Amino acid sequence: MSSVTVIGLGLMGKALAGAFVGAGHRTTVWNRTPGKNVAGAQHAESVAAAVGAADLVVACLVNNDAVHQVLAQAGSLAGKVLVNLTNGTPSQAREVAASVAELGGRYVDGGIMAVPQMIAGPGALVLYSGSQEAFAEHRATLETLAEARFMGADAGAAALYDLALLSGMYGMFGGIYHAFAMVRAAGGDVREFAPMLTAWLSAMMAATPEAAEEIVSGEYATEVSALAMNQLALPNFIDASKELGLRPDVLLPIQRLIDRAVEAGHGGDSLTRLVEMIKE
Ligand code: FVH
Repeated sequence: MSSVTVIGLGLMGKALAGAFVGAGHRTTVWNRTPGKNVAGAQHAESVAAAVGAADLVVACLVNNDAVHQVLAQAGSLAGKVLVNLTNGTPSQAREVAASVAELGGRYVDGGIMAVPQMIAGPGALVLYSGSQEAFAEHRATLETLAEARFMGADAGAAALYDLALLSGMYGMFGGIYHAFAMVRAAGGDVREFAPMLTAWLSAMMAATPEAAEEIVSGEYATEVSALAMNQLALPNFIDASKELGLRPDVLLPIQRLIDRAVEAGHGGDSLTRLVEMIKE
């Protein structure tokens, strides 16, 4: 079993530290505000002491400003690997990588595709990028947390894919919440509606690989569902929502993208053409 330090005992940090302890790793923890504990872990009095306790240091803080503040208290990182599982942008990840290199350490950025309750359980995935050598050295320990997938030597790669996947999630949840709001506002039973919505979204999800093919080929012509038809249908969703006393905020950005695509002469193309309209 190996030694690992976890910096940050928020909801996710606690889950990470608990998983390391559960797998039998010697685990040291540090949190800015005292009083947060993880059974079975050693509590360090300072960031420097926490970093000194293990060659593998996992940080999971509220944002990367907090990570820089912690690094300022860390001292030398010679011989250390910082695995930063804090949510941030690709540019921020590269900035943290540069700070870690200045302190003499190696850097691996990470994006957690899981909620705390999923850590060390089925379905949890963590994306990593940065030093492949450091990742390979500590892969077995990191796999305690979740499936570990290395996305490339660019420190920003994990953050990019993390944010892309989460963008898909937020878009999906926006649609789900709007659908629930419509059914509830009309007096429907959202519990009965939930499996219908799940089945419908699952069926639509099957089109994702085909959409990727369209994007790669740049061929958006369709015999399934043309943008011009969707443009005529969208006002129905928006009007029906307003009639139910609902804000159509979730639908309006899609309507704007479709309008722009049709105005640009792409009315015969599939919805996937909207990827091109998202470009600045
Ligand atoms: N929770 C989740 O579902 C998601 C799943 C995917 C990944 N995210 C990201 O993970 C990061 C941490 O999230 P969290 O849920 O643990 O967040 P909190 O419970 O709010 O804990 C935040 C910790 O950050 C510490 N902290 C804040 N500011 C500072 C600072 N200036 N210096 C040092 N530490 C700082 C905070 O400490 P304290 O308030 O207890 O003193 C907590 O330990 C996050 O990037 C998610 O996007 C989670």
